[in-house]
Amino acid sequence: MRTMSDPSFRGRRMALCVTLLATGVLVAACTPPASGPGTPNTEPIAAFTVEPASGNAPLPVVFDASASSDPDGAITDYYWQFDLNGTDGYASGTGRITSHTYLKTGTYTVSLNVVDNRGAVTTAPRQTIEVNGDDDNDGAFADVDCDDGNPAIHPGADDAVGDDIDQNCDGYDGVVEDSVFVRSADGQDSESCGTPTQPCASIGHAQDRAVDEMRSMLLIAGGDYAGFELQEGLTLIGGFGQNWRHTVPIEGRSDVVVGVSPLPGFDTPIAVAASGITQPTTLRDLTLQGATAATNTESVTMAVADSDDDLELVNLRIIGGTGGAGEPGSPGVDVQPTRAIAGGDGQNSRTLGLDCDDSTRQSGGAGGGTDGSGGVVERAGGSGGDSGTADTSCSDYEYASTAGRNGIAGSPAEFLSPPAGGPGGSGGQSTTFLCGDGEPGTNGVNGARGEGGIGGATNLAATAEPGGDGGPGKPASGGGGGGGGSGCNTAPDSIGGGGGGGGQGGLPSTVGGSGGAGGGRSVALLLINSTPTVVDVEVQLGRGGDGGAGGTGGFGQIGGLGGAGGLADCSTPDPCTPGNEAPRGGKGGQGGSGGSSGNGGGGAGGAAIGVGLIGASETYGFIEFTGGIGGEGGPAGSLVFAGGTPGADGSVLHKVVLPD
Ligand SMILES: [Ca+2]
Ligand SMILES: [Ca+2]
Ligand SMILES: [Ca+2]
Ligand SMILES: [Ca+2]
Repeated sequence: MRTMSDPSFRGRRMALCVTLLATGVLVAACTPPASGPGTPNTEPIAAFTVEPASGNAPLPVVFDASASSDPDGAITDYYWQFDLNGTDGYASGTGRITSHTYLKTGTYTVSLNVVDNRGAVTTAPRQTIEVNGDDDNDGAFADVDCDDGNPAIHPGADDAVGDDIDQNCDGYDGVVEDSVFVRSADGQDSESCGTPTQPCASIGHAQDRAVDEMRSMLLIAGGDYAGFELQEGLTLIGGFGQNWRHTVPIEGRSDVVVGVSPLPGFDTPIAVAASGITQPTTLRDLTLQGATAATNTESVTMAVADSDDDLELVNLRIIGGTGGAGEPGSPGVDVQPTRAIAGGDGQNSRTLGLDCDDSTRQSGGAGGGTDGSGGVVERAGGSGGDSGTADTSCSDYEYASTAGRNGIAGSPAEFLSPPAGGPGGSGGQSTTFLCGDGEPGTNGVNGARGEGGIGGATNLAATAEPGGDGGPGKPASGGGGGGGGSGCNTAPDSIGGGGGGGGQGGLPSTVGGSGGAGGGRSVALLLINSTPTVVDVEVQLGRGGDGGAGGTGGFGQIGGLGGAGGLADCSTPDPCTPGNEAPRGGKGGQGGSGGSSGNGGGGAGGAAIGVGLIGASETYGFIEFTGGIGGEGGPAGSLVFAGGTPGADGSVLHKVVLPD
């Protein structure tokens, strides 16, 4: 059916008006004609109001089309159409005033068609209605509910960290108001740090900030951090990317590695120390990296004291460091001066005329180290024997000379026990026409070497057992004196040379090499009267410190040289022709050398320990253990001297009770 709003009809009416205006006919002729059959119809005017145009759901809205009108008739019908965003299709209404209640979030449009009494239809411009709903019925409207399709997500909701979901709609996984943010890459420790955009740099300072601000969480972005002492009541969570995301998409590094640092009350640097924790406190998603400890010191990566199972260790990797090496033993003390006292030289032989002389003898040399009184002195060399006389007796004419005297034995090193001193040399023998040189004295006996130290045994102490010290060496004996040369009753007569004195025996080294110190143990997690809860903790055992080498024993004193036997006196040329010298004294024996002191034993290697328990300690939960190398036992001092034994190698133990 054609209506008056038909475009072809409208076009004809407009053409008529233009023609009338052009020919000067009254303008009134162009005003819409009165309604009625056969007269042109003017379209109705469509307009409406919306009240309210926005608001929270459920939102009843009144639509009022009273502003609509029909210039040449009356509006007979109102057709409302409510676009419901496709979710619930469309709704419609009729009447000049109608209403619709919106239940869900959205931007809705409404349209109105009005129809006049002659069937012309006009469509009003669409209007929109903004509805702020609570589609998930969690009490938070869409403008504040960051997920209005999930009733577990809304402002004020519990927001556990680590699921990467921002349940409380503050923009981050976790509760920003209850958190201190830490990022080593660009954070700065200040009095106001700790927000996502101004994170703190260090965990230690961030903990102070949390306490100051009454916050309970530390959210830690990937990076390297210094060691710290854990504060009670906090939850520390690592594993965040630089963008504070805990799972994809993570930006940059997300692993948090805490190295060791010097902490008050500990002998060795520690990554994390926890003491007296009896309120819920959690360490999560961190790697604790041990280091090599100083000499003679144990390595501890994490230490917990006097804490109960309220301390939770979750998804940690605790890496043991290397125990400090045991210090090597000091060397034994060498004896100075380097040589003991030499024996005196025997007097040279003398050539006489043809006169009889049955009393003159050439003196043997004094033994080294004698006190001059003739008494026995330890280690002293024996004196050399005097020579024989040229004649046996001048009361009657004798064509004989006497034998040289024997040298005296050197003094034994220790009076009541061997070794004895070197025997003296025999004096030169004499017969009627033959004369003889004195025999040399025998060398003294060297002092015995000191005993070597015993290597340390492995144990679980902070530092393993040290090696034993080397024992002192024993003194040496003196050398024997040389025998005196015989007299010679030849033509001309002569008196033999005196024997040389024996050299003094050497002093022993009394200070042996000291034992090497034991290596320090490596403990990844040290628990002292503590029972923490562990969840998904991996403990990588480190390496025990190597034991120190034993010190090398000291050298004893070298024995004194024996004195020279008396030589032929060649002041008168005749008897000194080759093969016709006067008899010589024997050379004194050399003193023995003092005993060297013993080598120190090697220190034992330190143990590698995963979890060390001291006092009433235990862990609740499962720990995975990997790795571990015991420290090597130190060698005994020196290969020059035998003696001393190496230390034992350290052991490897996953979980063990340690000595206090
Ligand atoms: Ca909601
Ligand atoms: Ca929600
Ligand atoms: Ca969350
Ligand atoms: Ca949040």
